[in-house]
Amino acid sequence: MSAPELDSLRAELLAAIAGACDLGALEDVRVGALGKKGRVSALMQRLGSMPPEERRDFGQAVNALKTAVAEALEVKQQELASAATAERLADETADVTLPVREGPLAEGRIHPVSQVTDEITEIFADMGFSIAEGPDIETDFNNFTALNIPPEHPARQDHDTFYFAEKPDGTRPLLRTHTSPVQIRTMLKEKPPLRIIAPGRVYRCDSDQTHTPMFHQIEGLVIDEDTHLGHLKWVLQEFCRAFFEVPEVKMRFRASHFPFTEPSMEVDIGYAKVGDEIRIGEGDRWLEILGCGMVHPNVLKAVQLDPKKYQGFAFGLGIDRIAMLKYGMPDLRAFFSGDLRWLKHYGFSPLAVPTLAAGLSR
Ligand code: 2U9
Repeated sequence: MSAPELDSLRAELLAAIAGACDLGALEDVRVGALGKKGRVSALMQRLGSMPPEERRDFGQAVNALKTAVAEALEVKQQELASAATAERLADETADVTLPVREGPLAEGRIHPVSQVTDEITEIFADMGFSIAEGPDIETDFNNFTALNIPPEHPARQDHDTFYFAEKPDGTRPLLRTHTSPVQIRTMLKEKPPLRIIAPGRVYRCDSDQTHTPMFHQIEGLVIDEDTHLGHLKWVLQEFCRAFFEVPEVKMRFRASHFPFTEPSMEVDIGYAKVGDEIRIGEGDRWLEILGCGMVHPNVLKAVQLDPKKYQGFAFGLGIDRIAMLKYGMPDLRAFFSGDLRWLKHYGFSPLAVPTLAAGLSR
């Protein structure tokens, strides 16, 4: 093939590239030029049978042609791809203000555990807390040692831990028994002031009428230079009023013991029982709903925070239990049975997102 013929092939291919109207047409041009049986590839194959003096000049010319075609293909490919994206974005707009059509979306229900998690996170987000998450599989250090529960501590037995096989380095991963390792991870990563809540699944090898091997917790943590018990009481009081959607909740802080807090307290709220119904904020009965305390100095030391400079409070509550209480669901096992009739009865509309302004459970 002569030089003018190469020039005209180049012009023909570049025109075909420029004229390709979509990615499919461009691919056809690429295969026709650079594919195994393409016209440029055929020229490359001819090189082998040429006398050496012709081969050098011809080889250079074909290589230049190949590079020019490949570059033009690349530019056009990007141009067509962004045009296709722009077209899809313009086409696929959704009007989220339209009512939901009849069908699976309108039929679906939000599980009470998700609803209550959303309600609780909404309340704490409104108080300036951020949501922190971490993995279900944890290290012994994050789940126990950093929380002032060293090896041989009796609290380890209470947690009925699911362990994995020992790793070559001698450590044993485990399924977290509480969401506290999320706070440990946050404190190792970020500097105070910290205000976080950690919702999530936790696991304990325990199963009977009131315990399932997996359940849900929300824990909170505040660390700053002058955090004290007054802050803890105010936050939990505001939380209870908002969560139970009543103007006032009677609260009782009872001395308790947890390895990770000192002092530690269990919190009861006042309620009345009218028939089968539990009314929070009335009456003279007490019901335990959460645990809390000031973060133990050993926990702060474990994450390299100076307990003389920083203090904090923490609390924890079981989501499943508090959901049963708020929505009058008597059987914990139904939470995990996947029974659609139960979910239809106790579930929530996917469109009624809990907000403090519009009402948590409406
Ligand atoms: C850090 C420091 C302290 C979290 C806390 C409780 C008290 C508590 C239970 C309630 C019911 C667990 O779901 S439950 O069984 N939790 O009573 N939890 S203080 O304390 C922390 C957490 C993290 C770094």
